[in-house]
Amino acid sequence: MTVEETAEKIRTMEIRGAGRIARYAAKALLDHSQTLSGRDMASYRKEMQQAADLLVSTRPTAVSLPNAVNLVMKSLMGVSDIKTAKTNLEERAAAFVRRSEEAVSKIGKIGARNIRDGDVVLTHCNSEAALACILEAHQQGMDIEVYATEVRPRNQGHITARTLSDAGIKTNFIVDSAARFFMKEVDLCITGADAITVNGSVINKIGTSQIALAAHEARVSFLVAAETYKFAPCTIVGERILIEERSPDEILSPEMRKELRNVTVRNPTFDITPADYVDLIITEAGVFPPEMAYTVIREQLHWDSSDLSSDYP
Ligand code: RUB
Repeated sequence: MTVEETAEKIRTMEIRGAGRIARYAAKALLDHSQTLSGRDMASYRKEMQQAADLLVSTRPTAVSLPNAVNLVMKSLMGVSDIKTAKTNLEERAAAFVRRSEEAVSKIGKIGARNIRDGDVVLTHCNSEAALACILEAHQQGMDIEVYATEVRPRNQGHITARTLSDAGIKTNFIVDSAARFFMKEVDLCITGADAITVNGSVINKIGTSQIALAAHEARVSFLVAAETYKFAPCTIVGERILIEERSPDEILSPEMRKELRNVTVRNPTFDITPADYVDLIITEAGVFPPEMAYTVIREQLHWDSSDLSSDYP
């Protein structure tokens, strides 16, 4: 798959979910590097940067995407010989993909320790990391039941329901607006994350913050499963995470919208759950309260205040 094809698939959400987006972007850079002839360092660097920019421009919210791209591109820093540059970049990209896959499985193992036999778990959207915890608990023989939301407008809940059903887990499929109605039957909520800011706020699929609020009200634990590269070093220097707003066509047909002359359809794709409503963040490096986001960014992403650099942006 070319960089352009990967970028298009991310834009149209054929490739979706923050972890997968990051891995596909790193893999696209690796493949692109291999297609370049490798004679002139300046043009190699320029072509790789164009590919990196294209990938990063596809979706604005999942911080895993710029984190992965920047981690790979940083391998070119201070390198002037093209052979070394190509080797470094390709090795780094492959290592990122490998580490990312390992991280999801570690999160599953750590997350399963937060689930008890007999628990009823609610999850929202389709998160590899959140599902890893649930699937691991089930594989360990725990008797668990899941509430999975539909996730309008793109129905990512269908993927989640299928995965859970295929694994043999008793699953209740509910519309997004039924989350509070069923909260009294739920023992804990687990979702993924697209980005985690320095103040511990969690950006995830639209509707996540309503579920966290309902969980808070019902004294139900709200856990977030996320690889450390979902934390956003850019928020330390005051940058905000942009919330993607997608086409209104995802919600109402163009014909219907034409009829509703005075109606504007709004389609934010993600929302922000404040740290106050998050009990724990499960990462591959262990479990952290959201208040420790700064420490995670420093220690896991090697953000350094003295030169404002890190492994990531
Ligand atoms: C996906 C979504 C997921 C996170 C985490 O949104 O919000 O909860 O990306 O997923 P979209 P993962 O479908 O719009 O990409 O744990 O798989 O990285």
